[in-house]
Amino acid sequence: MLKIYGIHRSRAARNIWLAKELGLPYELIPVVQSYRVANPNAPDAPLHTRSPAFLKVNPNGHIPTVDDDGLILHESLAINLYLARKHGSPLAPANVAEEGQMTMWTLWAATEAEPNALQVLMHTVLNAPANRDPAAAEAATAALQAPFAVLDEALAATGWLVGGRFTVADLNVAEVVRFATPAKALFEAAPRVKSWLAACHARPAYAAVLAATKAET
Ligand SMILES: N[C@@H](CCC(=O)N[C@@H](CS)C(=O)NCC(=O)O)C(=O)O
Repeated sequence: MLKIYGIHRSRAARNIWLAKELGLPYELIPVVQSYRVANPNAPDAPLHTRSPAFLKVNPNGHIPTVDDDGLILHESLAINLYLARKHGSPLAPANVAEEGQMTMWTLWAATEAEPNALQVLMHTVLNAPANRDPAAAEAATAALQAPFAVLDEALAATGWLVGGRFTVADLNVAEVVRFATPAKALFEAAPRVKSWLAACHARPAYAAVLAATKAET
């Protein structure tokens, strides 16, 4: 069975969402971010991203990692492309052209959007209030205006990124764009992005991930 190392409150949520979309059984092996652990070196510390046992699985010291019958993969977005390609379904590419487009949008998310989207999240919600820098959040928001305009335009034709249907490309990009949701003005300026993200989040598989995230201690 597919093993997913991580917790819902991490990028592992992307893989859990996809597994649920595909109806894939999986085992979630809880590994928390080391910064969430009060005393990471304590003998009774939970498995975390700097635990020697986990570093043997992912020497990068990051979650998620998956173990798919012995195939170890890191990088949340790449894992999703792999799982979609392996298991098929309308979420997967129907041909090599779609595969190219799905890869393009996934790398777009990772390079054009994620660094600034994460800055928005960190400096509005994620960091403790004392560690939030409003100027950093503002600069990241400004830097996201152009990529959001690109995404908005790409959604004009069908409301989805590839093939006129919800695919792994939408899921991967939505998981990155979600980080920027505290910057409401970005979404007001890109109404197609706003309604597309709402449509992605209306999917039952996403609702199940969200419920599990809220239940996670
Ligand atoms: N590019 C990687 C980033 C992984 C990553 O940074 N994960 C965070 C959690 S979302 C993490 O493990 N942080 C804990 C740490 O750095 O110790 C991916 O998408 O999988």
